[in-house]
Amino acid sequence: MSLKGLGKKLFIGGSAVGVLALGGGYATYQRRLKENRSMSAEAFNSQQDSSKVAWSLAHLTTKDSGLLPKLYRYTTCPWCGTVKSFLDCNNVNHECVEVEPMLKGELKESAYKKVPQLRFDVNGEKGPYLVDSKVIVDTLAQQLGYGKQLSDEEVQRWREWARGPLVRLMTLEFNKSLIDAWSGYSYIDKCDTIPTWNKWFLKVVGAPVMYLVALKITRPNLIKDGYMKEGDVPSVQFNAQLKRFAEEALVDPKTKKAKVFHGGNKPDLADMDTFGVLQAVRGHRIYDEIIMKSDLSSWLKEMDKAAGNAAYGKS
Ligand SMILES: N[C@@H](CCC(=O)N[C@@H](CS)C(=O)NCC(=O)O)C(=O)O
Repeated sequence: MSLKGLGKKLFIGGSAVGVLALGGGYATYQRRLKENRSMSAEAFNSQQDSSKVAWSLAHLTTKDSGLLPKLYRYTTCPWCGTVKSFLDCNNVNHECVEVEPMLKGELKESAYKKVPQLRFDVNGEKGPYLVDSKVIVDTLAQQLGYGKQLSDEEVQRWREWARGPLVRLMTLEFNKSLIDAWSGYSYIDKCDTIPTWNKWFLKVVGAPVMYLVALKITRPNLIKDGYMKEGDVPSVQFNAQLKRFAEEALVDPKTKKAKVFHGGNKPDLADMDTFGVLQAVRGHRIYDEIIMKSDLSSWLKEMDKAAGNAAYGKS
């Protein structure tokens, strides 16, 4: 066969593989959307055994109850981060289960298909569950004496900010190019439970999907909601939001003095949610930039201490 003929065959073969990968990626994405919508968090939570949920909540911090809630999460999911941050800051003993994001085999026993999920195994049985990060944090917070903060408008305003514009701008910045989206999956290299073929599949199919979702869905929505304008660079808007948190949430409005936490000398729910959201990018370029360029490095250091984490860079 001539060189030209071989080149043509390789080109046709390569294009066919590309089209198959794109088609496979699209089909997987559509199946997932359908599965994710098939059960709402509200419906799923209401199906749980309420007496077992109440028992679990009452024993959250009781050392000898044998309760060890399992947090099903993706390391890079900001909502999972808010639950982890709350559990850590409140010394709630728990175990993290890393969900493999493509096939989600770890969630096979659950009819709800998103993360985070908190599963309390009571009497050796699997369940009950609490799902949806806001529901989980608010339910646990109510139990652990945060009732006043749950009705404090200022605390709730920052929590909504963390779970809204902060998450969305961070996601856009995290997936702003194909290379960034690819490196967003680097955490899975450390997951021993995920086979190598699956890791490659995740990066080859998952990274382009994350990049396209950020570009075609997250970005236009941020523009529509007034958090960015056409032509804006996501990092500029993201940094502006972090500056807002440093200047408004971490400064006493009366004395104008800097506070250790939004909550004063102890983190409150606004601190925990904001810290939790940012943990989704811990170890990545964005987190290093926050530490180097924003005014949040000492707050992050104090939050690490409050959450019982090793100092950043030393873990
Ligand atoms: N409102 C939910 C949102 C949870 C959510 O959308 N989680 C994403 C991961 S960041 C998810 O599980 N998406 C479905 C999927 O990965 O298939 C919450 O706060 O828990």
